[in-house]
Amino acid sequence: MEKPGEAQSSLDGNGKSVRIIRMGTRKSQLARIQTDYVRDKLKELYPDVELQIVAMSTIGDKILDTALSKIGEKSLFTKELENALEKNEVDIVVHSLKDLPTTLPPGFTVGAILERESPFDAVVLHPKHAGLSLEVLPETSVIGTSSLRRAAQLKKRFPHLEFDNIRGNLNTRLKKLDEKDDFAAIILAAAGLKRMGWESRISQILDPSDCMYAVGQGALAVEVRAKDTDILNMVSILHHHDTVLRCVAERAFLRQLEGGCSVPVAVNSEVKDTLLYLTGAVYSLDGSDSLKDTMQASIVPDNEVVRSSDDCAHVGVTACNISESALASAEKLGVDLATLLLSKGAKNILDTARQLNDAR
Ligand code: DPM
Repeated sequence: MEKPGEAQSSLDGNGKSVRIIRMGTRKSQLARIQTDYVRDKLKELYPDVELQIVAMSTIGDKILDTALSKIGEKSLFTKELENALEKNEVDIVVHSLKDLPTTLPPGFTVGAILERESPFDAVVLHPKHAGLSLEVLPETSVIGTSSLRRAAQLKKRFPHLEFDNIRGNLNTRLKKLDEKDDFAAIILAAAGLKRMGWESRISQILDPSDCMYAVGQGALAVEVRAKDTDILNMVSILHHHDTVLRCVAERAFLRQLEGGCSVPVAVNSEVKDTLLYLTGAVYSLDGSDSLKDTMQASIVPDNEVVRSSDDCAHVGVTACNISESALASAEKLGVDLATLLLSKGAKNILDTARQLNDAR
């Protein structure tokens, strides 16, 4: 087997050498759609490269009946794919950025973050409630979500509703909603619904004043071997400047809070001209206790020196083609906002939420 970083190639029909790049993906329909999307972009940019797709199922796909927040393993959906990357069986793995831990295992990096889809959450109603909204659903209607973040914010905002776990991939969840009478509505990321072609099922997009989104939500990430300079350079042109800076700030915020996918943490970010704004919040499980603040930072590029991929990673993201001063400023913004919330008691809120969730 060839060594990491060594290009794999074969001969085409005319005896010409063709570079082959293998892309690992989970078997779920959304994962396939996301991987195909990145493949098509790469194909357009590098028409001579042969891109092969290798599908595998992960622990997260197999344990479908346990709430995500209870399984605890942060790298649930990513471990097997990283093993395949490490063993050189694949060269690229496409993920939803929000499923990638803020600290990646050594040897891996995010080599590209693509332009963000809508980062907001969406309400999908049971067909019998067509035309309604969360606000006007009947008293004690049950809303399906296993996101502590969504449940905490929405419980506080819509006290007449009840919340229960729903698991499974998007197809399974929509089926559970439509074919049973357990849920009046479910909450899903608008980005996933759009990518699946189910935009028409969205009856309401949740504004940040109702429900702020998860760190990295709506953005696709391309994970590669950190030492594979060839592939890193190749995928780096997929980086979307503003999305990278927003996501670096969001990930730095989450990392500084020591939060994973199993704590109620939410964000909202925006780039306006040369300023990056980050709002971050932590919640108790029922949303009755919370801390929220907004900070901003300048992302004007400085006089830059050319960097190598060894020294330009920020919260697991390698983006040597984006201004180092802007990246450092985005990362500091996330750290500073988390430090501010921690000084106001965020650790206590999160520790209590974690303990109560573990005890459930
Ligand atoms: C993470 C969470 C969820 C996913 C937790 C959260 C939702 C779990 C649930 C970290 N990953 O958001 O607070 O609702 O039970 C996931 C989805 C997408 C990526 C599906 C979704 C698609 C959107 C995207 C699961 N991961 O959130 O509806 O690319 O951001």
